[in-house]
Amino acid sequence: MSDTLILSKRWGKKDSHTLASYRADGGYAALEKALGMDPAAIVSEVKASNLRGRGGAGFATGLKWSFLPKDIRPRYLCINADESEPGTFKDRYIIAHDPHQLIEGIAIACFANDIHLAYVYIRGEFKRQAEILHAAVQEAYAAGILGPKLLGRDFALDLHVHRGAGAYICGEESALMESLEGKKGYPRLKPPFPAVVGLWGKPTIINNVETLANVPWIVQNGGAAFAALGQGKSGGTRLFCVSGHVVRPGVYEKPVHYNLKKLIMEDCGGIVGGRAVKAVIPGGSSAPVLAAHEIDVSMEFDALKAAGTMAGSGGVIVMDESTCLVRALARISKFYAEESCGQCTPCREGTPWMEGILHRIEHGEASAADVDRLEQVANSIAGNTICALGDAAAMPVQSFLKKFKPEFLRHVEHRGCPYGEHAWGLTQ
Ligand code: L3W
Ligand code: SF4
Repeated sequence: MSDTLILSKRWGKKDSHTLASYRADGGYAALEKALGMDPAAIVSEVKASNLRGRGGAGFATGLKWSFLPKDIRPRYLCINADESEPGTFKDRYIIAHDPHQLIEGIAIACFANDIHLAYVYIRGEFKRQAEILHAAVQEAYAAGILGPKLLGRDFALDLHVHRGAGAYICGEESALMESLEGKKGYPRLKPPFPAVVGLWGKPTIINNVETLANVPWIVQNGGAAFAALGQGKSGGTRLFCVSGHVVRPGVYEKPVHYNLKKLIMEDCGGIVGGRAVKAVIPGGSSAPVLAAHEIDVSMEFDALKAAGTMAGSGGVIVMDESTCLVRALARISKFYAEESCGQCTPCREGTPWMEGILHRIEHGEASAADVDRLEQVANSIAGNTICALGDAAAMPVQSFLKKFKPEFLRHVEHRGCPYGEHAWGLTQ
């Protein structure tokens, strides 16, 4: 398997975030090359690359670009930097360590799709990253990369950095656009998809930070080379964020189809204290959980789908044998209940209901009927809401119960946690 690094190769270098450092490493040569190409040929290369969205859904990037209606202007590009999915912490690294790689990807995407105005919507809590990105954008304007003449060519491009205000739901693409328009971050019904009716009613492409940061490499090396790094319908490498009970948590760049068990047991040094794995969430907290015997699996999008879960945003959360899964799920459910925007009934009412039942199970105040009720509530939310947050809240509950129900029933019988108060966390 290839050791090629596309996204993280410059991290850790002195001043890697500056334009001088980026240019010294060949930065903006891909934009130069792209400006000499037919825009349609750039879209074709991205299609051939099998680049799939790194925000969670894994949608084919080139295909998404090709949905833009031919005859409607203006068009916009929104870059989703509202990284908030529990267990996901990669986009902030790209922005902090290599913001010009992202800006170059944005500029190429805009040129390829005839877009002259782009917005980076960055999570409000990312103060330092927003400052670094803002400074990099200023440098790009000063150097004539952005502005009325993209690298001196007859193509204007403006790029704004917009800071969010701390709502997870604003990472959902339609809520992000509502927020950018100055409104409350309520998700819109889809279809129409943003590529057709987006920001201010105009066609809009919304791509994740990591997705766009791959684009310069694709232009320089060709779509086929990127596709060859991956497997099946998924090209390239991706950033896996590993957290939980591993010896070396962190962000690891690996081919998209890297083996999950190998990542945990070899790259991350295995489990702290030599304990055993109990469960792993492979793609951010909304992805269905895997039991220990299921982790010897490729992390490619379709492979994880076939395994009953999802590659999602690349957030690998590792729980060892000392973990109380009721407590872990209760924490996850509390997050979604807090972040529900309240617009639709199953999510607004169901998420706090699940949180409450889990609290009662954890503290020995529930009956076996409550465990069944928890499952019923999750089933009533899934597939019945305006946006993916409802599913994101239901899927962990459904999967934890499917795979670990006896542990929930033990809490009922034991009138509380059989593992004790300190079960969640590192108990060396
Ligand atoms: C035009 C069509 N466009 C689909 C576009 C659509 C979107 C993309 C994917 O949720 C997931 C979610 C979370 N014409 C189209 C079309 N599109 N059909 O393709 O769409 P969709 O609806 O499958 O997904 P989504 O609503 O964008 C994203 C999961 O990500 N998630 C959360 C991630 C959170 C972060 C973060 O904090 N940074 O990434 C984690 O796994 O559950 O399943 O652009 O417009 N016919
Ligand atoms: Fe809001 Fe939840 Fe409905 Fe999404 S599913 S629109 S977050 S209430």
